[in-house]
Amino acid sequence: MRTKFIVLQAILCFMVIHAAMAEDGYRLWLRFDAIDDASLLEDYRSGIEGWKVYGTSPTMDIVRKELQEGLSGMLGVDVNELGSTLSGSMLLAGKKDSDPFLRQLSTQVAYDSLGDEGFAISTVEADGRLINVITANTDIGVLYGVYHFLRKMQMHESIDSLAIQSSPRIDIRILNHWDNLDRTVERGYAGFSIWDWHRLPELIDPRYTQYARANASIGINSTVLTNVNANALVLSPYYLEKVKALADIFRPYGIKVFLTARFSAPIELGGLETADPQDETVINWWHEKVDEIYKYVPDFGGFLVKANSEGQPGPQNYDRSHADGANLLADAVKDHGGIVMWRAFVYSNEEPEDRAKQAYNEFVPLDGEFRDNVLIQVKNGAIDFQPREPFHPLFGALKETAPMMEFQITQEYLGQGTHLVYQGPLYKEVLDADTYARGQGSSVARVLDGSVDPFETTGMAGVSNIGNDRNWTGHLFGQSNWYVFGRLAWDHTLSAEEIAEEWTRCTFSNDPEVVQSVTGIMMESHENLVDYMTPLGLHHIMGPGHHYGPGPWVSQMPRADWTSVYYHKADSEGIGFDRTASGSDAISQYFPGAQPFFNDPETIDEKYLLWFHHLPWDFKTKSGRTLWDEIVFRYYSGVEAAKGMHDKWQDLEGLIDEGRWEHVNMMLERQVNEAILWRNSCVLYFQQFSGLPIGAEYEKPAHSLEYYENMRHPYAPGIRPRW
Ligand code: GCW
Repeated sequence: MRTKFIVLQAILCFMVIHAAMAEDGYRLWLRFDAIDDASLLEDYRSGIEGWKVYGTSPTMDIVRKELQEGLSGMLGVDVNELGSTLSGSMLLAGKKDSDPFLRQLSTQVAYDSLGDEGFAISTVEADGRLINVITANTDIGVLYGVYHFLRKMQMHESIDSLAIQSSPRIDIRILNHWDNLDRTVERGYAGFSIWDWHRLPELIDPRYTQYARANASIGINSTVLTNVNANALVLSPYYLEKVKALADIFRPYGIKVFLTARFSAPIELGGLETADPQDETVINWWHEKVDEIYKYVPDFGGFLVKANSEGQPGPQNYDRSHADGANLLADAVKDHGGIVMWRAFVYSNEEPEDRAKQAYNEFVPLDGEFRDNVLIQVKNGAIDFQPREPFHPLFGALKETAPMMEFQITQEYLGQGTHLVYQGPLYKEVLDADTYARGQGSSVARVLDGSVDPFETTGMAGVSNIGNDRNWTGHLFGQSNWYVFGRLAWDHTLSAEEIAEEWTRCTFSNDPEVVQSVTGIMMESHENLVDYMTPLGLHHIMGPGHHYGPGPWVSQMPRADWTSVYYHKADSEGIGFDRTASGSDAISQYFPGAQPFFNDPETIDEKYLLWFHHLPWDFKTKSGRTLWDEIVFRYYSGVEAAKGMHDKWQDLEGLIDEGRWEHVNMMLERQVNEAILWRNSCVLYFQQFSGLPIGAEYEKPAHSLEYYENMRHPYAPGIRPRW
């Protein structure tokens, strides 16, 4: 009896430990598990017999902790910091000049070119032993270098002859949280906000540290904590205490905190009668408010502002310009070293103009009027984070004011929390696009990093997909989008594929089959989604309000440019938005060098076809199919490809831990169903206009158009709150 009990206890104990260790995605890409390749392990163990970090500071404490845990974890033995006597092969980390020996080993490092955040990693031989040296001008540079080094080991790469120098190409690499103070997240699909505002500042969730750590590991150095649809309350002392608590945790990880500023805060918080940017009392109010914020957070980054857009207050309420509004805040933060990120996502209520043209029309005339600590935050495309958009014509058009990129990591229009879509290819498509601003070679990326026109400060923002779900991002593969955003903000010359591979190796496994298959799925995922949602340049045809699911039939909304029919313009003649000179002429906002790529429907890259052209149903596409047949073909092949992704994932069963494999497997099943829903809804809807058949080779839609039109998803997550 007693033995039985002990056995049972042992089994239970094993189960508990096993459950605790089961993979659930919480550890993100920072899993430093023991290396399972015996000969590599041997190499690593003999290559790093010990390590030493020079210097003390909160950041250097993190450096130590990461090396202790990372190396011990991967090498499967305790690898401790060496004392004053150095021996054997080892890893040394420290800032320039932190130690004479480190200095002697790093004479070849071009410290000047590393800047404030860059790092160098070099393998040197001294006294017949191998020493890896991680060095930088700053503590945070050293930490970035350490994460880079650990990643190399996670990816099973050699550490025998490293000669790396790396520094970020963009200054401000920032997450934008659309998190509300009530903990809901606008367009969030991973639960509630990770900021537990109510219980801050006392309750410090360990996630805050993990969040900072994850960001630092991919080079993200800033965060906006609150929604651009802003609540002035976050600027009140009650909340500033809480903001301070977060900023204190993030600081040693090199992360600066920013807030969204509601333009009417002087009225709502300050009791003033106006928020007019030229009013003395308003100017004083902001200066005092900013001084107060800096008392809580001495390295406060500044403000992100959505003004005069979608109901948000702004300077235009007082007949002032966006520049007047931005400069008001820029002046207030200037002496503290702060910046203002002013969003270009504006489109007017009254304006009958093509929505795609409005931001350009609004901002180009103001170029040069903004203070030099203002950046204009521009979405990647001119409408709104659609599955595919051509690059925003504002890139390159602002010559004297720095534009910064706004990508949307959260998948508002990309299948939300249920679709596996790796956004690396989307980001790269935009970054690599040539604006022709100063002739050929003026890519969006080069505009952003100040190579085309020099800017004081450069930036790239990603709207966060993080929530309080155990796995952070709802869909496990959402993590890859957080990851690729950070990596590209650091270095936009990396390829989407190499980043997908890095992420896969660190997140899942180095098994070649897993690496190849997962990377393959990731690389095709975006194009597949475009095919089953919005092929050939279609856009903005999603369900109203929550933006979940298909809604090409949406025609009744408070504004025409919130409907779908405004964008696809399907009629018995054809389909597509004419943005050529015969239509809205949005093409003219692009530089002359870029225009020919869009102007001619015969030569245009067909991914943008219906974005720029309204074409007859029998227009001949490059495949030889008519436009109608091509649309049908794309919708059906998109679904087939989604099924293919699911099949490929199923082949990985047993090669990926059960918990994560099963999660993704179920999600992919859901994705296939939703892809079918999109396909059936769209082909049936557009067929009403084309009057043409869906080829006999295709499976017939299971239901009538009416059925799809009447589907409701009342509690789809992430819906925009009503104020
Ligand atoms: O895409 C739209 C979203 C809104 C969002 C807005 C914006 C934060 O549907 O939810 O509001 O863009 O970017 O300001």
